[in-house]
Amino acid sequence: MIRFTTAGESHGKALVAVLEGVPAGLGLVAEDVDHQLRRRMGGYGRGARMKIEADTVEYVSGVRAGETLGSPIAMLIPNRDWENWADVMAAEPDAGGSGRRRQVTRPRPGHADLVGVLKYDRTDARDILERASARETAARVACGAVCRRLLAEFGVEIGSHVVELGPVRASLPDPLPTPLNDAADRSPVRCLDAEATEAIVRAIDAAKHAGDTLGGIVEVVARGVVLGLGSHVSWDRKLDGRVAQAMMSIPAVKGVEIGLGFEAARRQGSEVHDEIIRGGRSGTGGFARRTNRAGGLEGGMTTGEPLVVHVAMKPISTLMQPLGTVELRTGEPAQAQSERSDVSAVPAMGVIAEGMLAIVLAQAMGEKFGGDSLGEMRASFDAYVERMNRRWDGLGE
Ligand code: EPS
Repeated sequence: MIRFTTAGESHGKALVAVLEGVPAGLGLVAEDVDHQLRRRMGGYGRGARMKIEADTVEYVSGVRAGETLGSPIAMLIPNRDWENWADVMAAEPDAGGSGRRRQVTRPRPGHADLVGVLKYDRTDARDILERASARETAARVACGAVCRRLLAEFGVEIGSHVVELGPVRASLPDPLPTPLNDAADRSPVRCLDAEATEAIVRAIDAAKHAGDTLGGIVEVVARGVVLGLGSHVSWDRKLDGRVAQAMMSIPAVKGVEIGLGFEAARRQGSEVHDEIIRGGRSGTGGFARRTNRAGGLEGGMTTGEPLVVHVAMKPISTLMQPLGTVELRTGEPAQAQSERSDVSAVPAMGVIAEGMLAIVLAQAMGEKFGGDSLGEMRASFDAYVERMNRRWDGLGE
């Protein structure tokens, strides 16, 4: 079973990820992960922190001579900013002799600060925000990058692009370019519409000037996914539910749609469901769809059509023009803490969402095709695809 966990505070020594269940014999080098880490750090609208960091992975275990061993893959991503925070974040009691520095006692509306200090019985919201920070997503992207390598062995390509940011709505090319990320990554805001890209950059500049932040929506697409991942038989095996949970767990994400999503609720059935035709690529049993409004999932199972997910992110909650709050020490009204922050991290969120989708799909591949080694997984996969391709044999076709 593929599973992962992460550890690490935003200004701590490092982020740590442990990814388990990846079969042995998968070719894996640091650049596979580093490439995705660099993509996550980009995007117009990021703050000063991304100029300090240059995220790279160190494999601590699970990889030898450029191949996975089938053992847990432990990955370390050091925080360069740590040296500026070593005393503040030290594990030892009062390392600097100056007590707790850089305390946060004016909780930011929208952040985990207030509920966290109350729930965990803390007086300094730094004890909460250090872990609630989206910095943690670098570790997820690392796990996602390994899963993406596994999926690539089976012909899956995952990409994303920004479809809305702040007040700007991009127009979508049809069909989407292949590979999607080669085109999306050329835009400073990972948007396929050149005019919208310019408008988004202007909107980010205006928000920055106003001390405000912007949210947005990305479309994540996985192409080449085999038919039949997930299952209709039990609630927790439905892949649409698992995709939604993975996306909603990304910091600041407030909504997820698959295929038409909410729009499906506004249309008649005849304008929602995808008619079935003969055809399709290898492994789809000789069937295809005229349209893909379902976004590649029916009955909690992949249909073989592209998986299409929309993910909505709220604006970041650290505002340079802060909102009203209450000072934790005195109970007096105050302005929320404003430290350096990003104006928008929507382009980066797309990269994180790709990683989360890769993890969910790799998990589902592992469940369906299993195997301790890549060869074993491939044999099972090939047998399944072959059975699909023989579906019409003997029926006069
Ligand atoms: C974040 C605040 C900022 C962001 C950070 C998320 O960090 P800092 O307080 O160090 O300036 O840059 O994002 C990252 C560090 C990252 O790697 O994405 C927050 O409070 O959530």
